Amino acid sequence: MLRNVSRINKNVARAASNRKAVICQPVMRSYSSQGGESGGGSGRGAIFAGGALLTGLGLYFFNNLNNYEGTRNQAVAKIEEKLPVDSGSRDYQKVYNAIVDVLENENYDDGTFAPVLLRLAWHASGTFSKHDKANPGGSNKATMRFKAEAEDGANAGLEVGRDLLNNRVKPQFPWISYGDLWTLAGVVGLQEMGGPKVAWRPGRIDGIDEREAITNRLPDGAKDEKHVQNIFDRLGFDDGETVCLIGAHAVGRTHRDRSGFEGPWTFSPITFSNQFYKLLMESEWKEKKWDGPKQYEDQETKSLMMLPTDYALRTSDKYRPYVEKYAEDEDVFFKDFSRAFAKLIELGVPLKQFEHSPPVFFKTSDEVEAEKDK
Ligand code: ZEM
Repeated sequence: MLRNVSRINKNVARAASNRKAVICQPVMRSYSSQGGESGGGSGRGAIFAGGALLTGLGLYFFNNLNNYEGTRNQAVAKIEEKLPVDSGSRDYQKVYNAIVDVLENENYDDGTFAPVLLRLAWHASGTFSKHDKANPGGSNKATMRFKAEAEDGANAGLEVGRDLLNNRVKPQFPWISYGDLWTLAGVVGLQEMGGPKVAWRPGRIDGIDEREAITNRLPDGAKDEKHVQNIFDRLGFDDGETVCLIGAHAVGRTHRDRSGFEGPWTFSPITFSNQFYKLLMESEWKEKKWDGPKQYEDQETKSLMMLPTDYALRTSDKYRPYVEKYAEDEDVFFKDFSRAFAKLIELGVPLKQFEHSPPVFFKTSDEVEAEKDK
């Protein structure tokens, strides 16, 4: 894993010089590149109609959805029964390895798609609402394939991750569901950047109903502590888990043409670490003076950033103790992150879908290589 990170790191300098050019290109591509699975163009209309139906028909509609869900699961179970019982046919480590094979690209950001894949897994899961029994969201149905959700402003840029997986990995493993593929890819991103191992289980099914697309449930980085609290409470996370998960901002960067924000949080944006917390507590942060949305800038180098929601963790009396705890002890951060992330990527998946799926712990690419050398 370390060797891989250092291999990725070698690409960083080169990638950095290319980055400007890449950033200037429009990254928002047409969603039609998702190979047909985003369905017809009626997403928005369908969603609107769905919303109207919801209001108008109330309980009747919810019951219908539930029945529909039952039928779907039975249908899926039937398909499952017909799959060849070939032991090699569902080797998820092979999927992991295939994602590793397409992970690096020196012309993209810091040389790897790992951060954007981690974010894809988070946004695929972060639509969950513990209050919405009829359409709970979460990673189960991979509803970001549907137009309305793909075009949710919060998901801008994630087509990069979806296109990579859907076009280059899915064809090799047609049997894997999109929800399983995207969450597994998040684990790849995390582990290949040197993060903790995560227990991952297969079992998500592909939704087929555009009305299940979910929008406006993901957090807005421009907002405050209360907003963070509301969102993570809706997801079912406590204060410690909330701070822990946001520590993923150790990796990756914000992009002007995606979220409006600009820059990375740490000096090593493709190495998973507790640097987010250390920098948040130890650097002096001031509002950046620019023509963009409000964000904080470190006063020493003026090259790092914090979102208003990130900075709120430092000023908040209830979140700050966790920031301090993770800044002090990276091992504890890794352990807690592993558990919280495993929980995150299973949000919205009925437990019965995991019934026959013991957790898988994936070997990192370095471990796979080391085994070959033996
Ligand atoms: Zn993020 N995140 N996130 N996040 N995130 C961005 C990028 C990344 C918030 C947020 O507004 C933003 C979590 C929580 C929260 C990652 C992982 C996780 C960006 C930049 C924004 C604006 C997007 C861009 O411009 O490309 C907010 C408000 C959050 C909670 C309050 C959690 C939880 C995460 C994982 C567990 C990652 C890896 C990135 C970097 C993506 C990339 O392309 O480099």
